[in-house]
Amino acid sequence: MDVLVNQGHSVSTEPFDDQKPGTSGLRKKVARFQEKHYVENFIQSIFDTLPELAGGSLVIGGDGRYFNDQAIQTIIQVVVANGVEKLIIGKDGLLSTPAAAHLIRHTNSDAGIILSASHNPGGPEGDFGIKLNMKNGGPSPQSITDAIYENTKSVRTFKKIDCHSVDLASTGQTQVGPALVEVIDPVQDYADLMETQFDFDAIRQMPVRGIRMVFDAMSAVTGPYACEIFENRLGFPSGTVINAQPLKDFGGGHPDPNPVHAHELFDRMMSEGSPEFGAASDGDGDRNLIVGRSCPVSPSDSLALLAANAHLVPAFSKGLAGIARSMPTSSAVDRVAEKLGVPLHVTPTGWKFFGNLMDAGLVNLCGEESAGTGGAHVREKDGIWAVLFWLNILAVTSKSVQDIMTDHWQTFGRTFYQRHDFEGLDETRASEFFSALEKEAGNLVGRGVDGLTVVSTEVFEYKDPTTNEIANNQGVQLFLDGHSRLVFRLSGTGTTGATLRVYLERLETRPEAFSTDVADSLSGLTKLYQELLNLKHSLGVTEPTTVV
Ligand code: G16
Repeated sequence: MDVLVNQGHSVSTEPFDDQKPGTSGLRKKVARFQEKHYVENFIQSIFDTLPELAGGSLVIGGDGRYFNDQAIQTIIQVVVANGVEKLIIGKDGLLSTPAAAHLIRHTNSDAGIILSASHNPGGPEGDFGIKLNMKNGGPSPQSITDAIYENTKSVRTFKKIDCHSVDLASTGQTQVGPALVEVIDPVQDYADLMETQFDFDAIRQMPVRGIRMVFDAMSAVTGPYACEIFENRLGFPSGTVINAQPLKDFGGGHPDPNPVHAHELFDRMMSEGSPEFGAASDGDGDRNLIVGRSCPVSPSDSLALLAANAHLVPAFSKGLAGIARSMPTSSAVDRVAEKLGVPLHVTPTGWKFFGNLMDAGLVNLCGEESAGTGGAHVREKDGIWAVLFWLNILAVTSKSVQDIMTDHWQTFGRTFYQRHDFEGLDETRASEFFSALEKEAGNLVGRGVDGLTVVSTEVFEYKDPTTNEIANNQGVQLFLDGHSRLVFRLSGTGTTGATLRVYLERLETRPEAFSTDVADSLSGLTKLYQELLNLKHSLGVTEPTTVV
């Protein structure tokens, strides 16, 4: 059946002044996206910037949050009017970010539009987001998001067709005028891809040996993927996946897999008789949290551990080509790369910076402190992939998470790491504070407290080795004596006020100190940044709102 009512026509509109994509796409409050023509303007700007998308095929899906379904219907109308001939959409409008990234490559599509505000809360009062991914499956690079933003400032018309709602509740094909819309099962292709990456036979022995795991889908998109992979294909018992049903408001929770927001999982893993292995993913399925029995693993440590053990999994049967981490991510992985003789790249925060490196074959393992890990199988970070990577290592080594981490630290030392977030800051004040910090960071050399002294400073600038594009002002680093570091940057993913992130790391090489409490181990660095920044005076705050 063809649901078309009217062929394409132009609609007059007025530009919005706030459609600048941040670290990962355009993120705003739902209410902003619900304003008349807000979605249409942004989508039209994508087509004005990339007219070559006309005549091609597009993948569309999202994390199922509130407004996902309405936004998809609007997007169908605008992209068909702009000449897209094929749309591949996940059933019920669902696609995890890594599954969408895979689907773009797998179906040889030209691009993808992913609807998600990732780990940000959902619901009518929550956040929404739109990301554009490119033909390689990965996030659009800065040069393209900048051009789209420029277009949004002057867009005066958008194209649209009129049509009845496309049925997204069942798989199948619908004709929308000249375009074919195919609604597909969002899980199968992705689950099949995972089977090519890891030793599923070895992992299947874990439940047989009585090893239990719990996976918290946080009422977000990974529930159906996790049930299919962990329970149906790997044989972990039903109920292994908790909060498995994707909900529009994530059950009122904050789908960020960290010890603060995944506390249900965390409490379970810290209690007596807990399963041996725990994990979680976020709103759109690209982040991961790994926690062993009474043994949380920081994302930076997880990256280092995976790098050191990559030779154990089929995905890396040809070895590690190179590793990339974002600048604020701890240097734990650097020591692994050095020992293995594998090149290491340090990029700004944002997965979009890894895509070119992977396309050029320079790296095939990437990770970020913000709970993102991924390989070259897709061009996004991938939560379930990281969990399977861990399971594969545990299955073939028969070690516990605690033992494998302790062995790792014995070899490489332990890098204590924390991130202190100061959220809800006044935007103007935060941006003035940060500009001043960038200008004056050099003056901090020589300052210190309790034997910790600033040795050098840097305002991080990145030159993409494949395009020579420069990204400057990507955060301020203070290097301290004794392999310690403080990093400061403003978040690019929030929707309310500004967030200052302070990253702390310290290398510990004395085995007897490996079990020190993380906060205690970093107390000197905490005192140092509080003294250096004088946040009470500059921003009117003293304590971080979140520590992860
Ligand atoms: C996004 C990006 C990540 C980045 C994270 C935090 O993740 O894809 O690369 O590390 O935001 O960014 P910020 O520190 O600027 O808030 P996600 O999972 O939100 O898409």
